[in-house]
Amino acid sequence: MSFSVAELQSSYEQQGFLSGLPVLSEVELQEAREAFGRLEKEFGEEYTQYSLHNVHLQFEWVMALAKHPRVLETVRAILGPDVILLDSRFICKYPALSNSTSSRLVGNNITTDTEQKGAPWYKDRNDGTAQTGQQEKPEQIPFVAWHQDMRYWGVAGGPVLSVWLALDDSLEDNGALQVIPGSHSSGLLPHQKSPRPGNMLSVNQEIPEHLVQVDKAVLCPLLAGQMSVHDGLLVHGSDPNLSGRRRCGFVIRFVPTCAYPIQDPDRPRRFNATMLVCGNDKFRNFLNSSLKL
Ligand SMILES: O=C(O)CCC(=O)C(=O)O
Repeated sequence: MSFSVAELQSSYEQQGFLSGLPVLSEVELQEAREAFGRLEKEFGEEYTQYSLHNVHLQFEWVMALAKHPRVLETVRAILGPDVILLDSRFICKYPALSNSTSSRLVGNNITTDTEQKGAPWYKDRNDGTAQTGQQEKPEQIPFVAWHQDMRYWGVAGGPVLSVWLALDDSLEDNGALQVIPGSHSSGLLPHQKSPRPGNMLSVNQEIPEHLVQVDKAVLCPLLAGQMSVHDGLLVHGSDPNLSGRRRCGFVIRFVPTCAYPIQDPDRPRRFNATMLVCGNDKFRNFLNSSLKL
């Protein structure tokens, strides 16, 4: 079923997100997955899990995903004709239970009594020391705590829109994105340091649970090659990947050219990979945004 631009705009305005939008052809998807696989081989899964940040500047195939005509068509419909790519990142949750014969789940933790191999989260995130071979040591499984992107993006003057483009099927069992529809209308909510181990977010932030309408949460299941988009104020997060399958997504942030970076010590984000991807930039608020590829 296809929707008119007006229907997409109206749904995004009311709900703060859209999901299940087709982007990549079979061939494009296969090429992107193969290219990502080469990065996994080169850098290792611990790195590709969350550290492929702004590599659209480095790899043509990543740039091609970021400015895919179907991505930009939707982004333009929501943000208007003049759009800057603000930032990009691969977020990849690897199967938590790849050696599941020797592991068991205890709540949100995994307890293991043999050496774990190939599970990149099997590290102490504080000191980077591998915890392999330790008996009965509970470890965390990566998840993404409830948060709003704007809480850590120092941007004003316009909305931030995030695209989540699936390179793998992203479903309930492998920790698909979840959103609280309409929560973008509540303004910026307080965040705290997450007390739960395993939060993938760089500053370990989360919205306290009593402020999140968890009973209203909606899953955004995607088939590989599809995308969801969400507003920077929408409350969202995702559960651990408890399946045997990888869940890899490419997240691309866009702003209209009228947006500008602000100096907020509470939101100390630097934007050094920006790029004009649609229209013209008469504002020149971002460092590289006059670059046009
Ligand atoms: O990949 C995830 O599970 C979370 C992604 C996210 O927080 C975002 O796209 O802003």
